[in-house]
Amino acid sequence: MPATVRGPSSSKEKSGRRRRRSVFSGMEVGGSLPVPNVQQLASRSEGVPVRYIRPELELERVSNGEYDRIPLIDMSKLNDVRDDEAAKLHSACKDWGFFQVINHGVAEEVILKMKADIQEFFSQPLEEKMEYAQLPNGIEGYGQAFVVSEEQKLDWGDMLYINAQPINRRNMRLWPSSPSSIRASLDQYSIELEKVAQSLMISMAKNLGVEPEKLLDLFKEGVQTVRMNYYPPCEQASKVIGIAPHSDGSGLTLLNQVNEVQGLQIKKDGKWVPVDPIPGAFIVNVGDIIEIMSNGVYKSIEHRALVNHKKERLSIAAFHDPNVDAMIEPLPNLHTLDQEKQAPNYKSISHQDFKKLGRKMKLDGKNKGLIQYLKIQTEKEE
Ligand SMILES: O=C(O)CCC(=O)C(=O)O
Repeated sequence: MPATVRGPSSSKEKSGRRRRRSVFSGMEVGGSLPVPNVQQLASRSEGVPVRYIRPELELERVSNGEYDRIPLIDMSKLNDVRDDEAAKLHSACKDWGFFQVINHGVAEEVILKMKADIQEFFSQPLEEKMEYAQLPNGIEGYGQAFVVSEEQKLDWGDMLYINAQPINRRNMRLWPSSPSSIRASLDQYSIELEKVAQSLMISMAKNLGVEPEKLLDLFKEGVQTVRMNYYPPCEQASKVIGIAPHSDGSGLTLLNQVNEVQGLQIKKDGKWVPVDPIPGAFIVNVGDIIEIMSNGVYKSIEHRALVNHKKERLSIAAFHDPNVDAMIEPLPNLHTLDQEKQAPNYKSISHQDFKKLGRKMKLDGKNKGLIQYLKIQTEKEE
């Protein structure tokens, strides 16, 4: 349903003399309960409130990372038949659900500008950032996400979340105008990352034995949202979590670890594997939607972000989803790849319902989430 939002978008407009009414269309998916600003909490020396402390963290197994490295894909080799890079991509999507990409074609200055602007955005005083605070019932803007109850444990992080594509879904009221170049940086970043996502989808479709056009059509006029995460340092870093374990409800996510402070971990064979940032690379992960569309051949993987004792950490996640009218369901000719059953492994759901259901759940790992609800249980599993 189209929504109408009013409010300031630049310092001139903030004075109340001129107010812009912006109309955007798209999926209204509900908001998150308001919780304290973590950056402000961290700046006070009052200790970490109990709502952020997670005793279970001490019990979890973490790999030392020596033998578990997520695959690295060189995108410039994906179309070269003499190379086995496409096969490497296929096994990365099947066996890991996570990989890093280099030679992705995004100019270094686009990435550096985006990083510099988002660092500057978060370094502004709270009142400045609150100009872009989430509106009641919406997740877009500055704040926190996935808080659905007063009892729930909280994440040690703040975020700025915006709709980036298609352009008519942008709510410029919630796109920061300070620093002055951030809108242009975000715009450029969004366009470039969409190209990378599409190019990966072409290779993924070929690997799955699907005509690339079939997958690309679903992502034409696709929805892209960008979540910029700020995790302040925490004196009890080993007891809190920056973002709770979850799998992404997206098609494909491209993540940029902005200031190269390590924090991302993925679940592999029952233990948490740290992902070391490679300068200039993007970390890519298969989201729940691609898992469903691939009929479970590709896997979305549970991941989480930890925080640092001394240093702030920033990351930018760009989520690439199908268009608002798409159905989320296994691609028809993929059932035939599943030789045993030749049947879809997931129920069909409209994209809009998928998002609405997803936002009602707190982040709580993968298996208890939406994807499990949509999975068709086979007799063997029951
Ligand atoms: O900060 C990170 O490394 C992970 C962020 C993430 O998983 C997300 O924004 O969904």
